[in-house]
Amino acid sequence: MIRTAVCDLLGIDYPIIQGGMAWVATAELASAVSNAGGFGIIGAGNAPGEWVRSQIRLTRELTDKPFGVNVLLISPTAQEVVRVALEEKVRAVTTGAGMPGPFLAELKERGIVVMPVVASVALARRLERMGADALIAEGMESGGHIGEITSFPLVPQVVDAVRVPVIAAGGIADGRGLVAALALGAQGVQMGTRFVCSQECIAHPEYKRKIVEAKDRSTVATGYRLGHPVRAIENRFTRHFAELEERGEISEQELIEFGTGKLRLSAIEGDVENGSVMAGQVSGLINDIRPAREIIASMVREAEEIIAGLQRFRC
Ligand code: TUI
Repeated sequence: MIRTAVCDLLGIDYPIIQGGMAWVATAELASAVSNAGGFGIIGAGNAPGEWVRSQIRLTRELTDKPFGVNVLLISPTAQEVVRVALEEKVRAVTTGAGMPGPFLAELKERGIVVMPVVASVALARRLERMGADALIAEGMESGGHIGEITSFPLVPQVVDAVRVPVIAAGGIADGRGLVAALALGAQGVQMGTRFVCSQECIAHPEYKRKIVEAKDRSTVATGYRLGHPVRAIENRFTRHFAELEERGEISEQELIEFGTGKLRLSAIEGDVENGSVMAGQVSGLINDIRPAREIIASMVREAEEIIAGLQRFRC
């Protein structure tokens, strides 16, 4: 039985959390993950608060299990999304791509579990002081907006720096990753790319195909010049973006405009050459599209077998 403090904190069976990905982490995916004993999350992205409210209500029709909302802190709608999360009393809020600031206390006061994503020890320490209930330590193997440290060194350093439970993210897609995360001191894992390749995820089939066909070196990070690098599968879009970024003639504003709308273009429209196919380095490990329930069940089974096998190293 793989139960940790994170299971009690969130009211779930397995310490497996689904990343709150913009555009593709909708009620369909969140409810499937929660129904399978993990923790599903609706990704607000840049969506208006009322869209998030309708997704929360739809999720409640599809599951009676707890679930959460991810607030993208660089979004102009972040504040209204927090208000909706408060009004709808979701179990937990995860935050990404910035400092949750005053949102943290406001959510906590109303009994909502707050789990910010961090990419450094300094930020982890600050957010624990501000009252975070758990921290998601995300390595730069992840897809989308990334920090600078990989999961293997990041997770144990965050674990050593804080007392709240740490959830490992970045580079995890199977039972081996779950066991490794637990060995590093994490009390759970968050997975994004693996759940994009679930049957329930609404991402365009072409987007899923790109991940399934990806190999170990298929992703690249671009956008360092803008201060927020993004990892995605290399394609015409990333090559064009990298070229513009290197040339330096283009202004930062023009570069931002070039990137705008590109996640939607690939994830919803299915244009996986001109759009941004955000995905983690773990894409090379993902070879199929399965129901969320199977992904979670096989991961837990595999982790239990690995832990049993490791007993031969007992002193
Ligand atoms: O947020 C993510 N991943 C994302 S957000 C996203 S949407 C997007 N689209 C286009 C361009 C940029 C973003 C796609 N993927 N992960 C959580 C995460 N948060 N990773 C790293 C961080 C982070 C980084 C710096 C959190 C806080 C932070 O603090 C810096 C500061 O002090 O503001």
